[in-house]
Amino acid sequence: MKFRSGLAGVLVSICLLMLIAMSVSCEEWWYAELEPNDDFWEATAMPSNNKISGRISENGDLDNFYDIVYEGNTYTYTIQDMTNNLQLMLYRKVYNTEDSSWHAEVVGVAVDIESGAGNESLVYVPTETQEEVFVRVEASSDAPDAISSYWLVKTVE
Ligand SMILES: [Ca+2]
Ligand SMILES: [Ca+2]
Repeated sequence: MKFRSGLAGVLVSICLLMLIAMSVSCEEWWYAELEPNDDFWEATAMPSNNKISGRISENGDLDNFYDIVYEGNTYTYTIQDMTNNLQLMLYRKVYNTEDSSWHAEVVGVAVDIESGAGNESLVYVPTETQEEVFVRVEASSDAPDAISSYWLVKTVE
């Protein structure tokens, strides 16, 4: 009997620890990029909680994200680069009938002209009821071998 109550106590303790761990991890929950995501057909979806973490992990790493946007809203995509200059590009996927393939049509590029970490933003206002847009993060052209973690933040107004 003593063994059983002791075991029950241990089980209750384990359950309590798991609950505490779950509540802590819920508060610190965030989404992360999913590699490979170097082109639009393997882009990571932007999360509904509007924040995702990523890392330009090597020279030539391109991180693509896609988002579904709706007319009547204004979307702002901001990159918060941590240690090095990163570049943010917003584009749409368009079909080219001449070569029967999809291409990226650049809508805007944001580059931090100051060296070092900082924030860059791009704003998009959809003109169609529903559109698919893409955001690409890469090292800035003035420091192509830069490595940096970043946050990509979306705001909707
Ligand atoms: Ca990456
Ligand atoms: Ca990548």
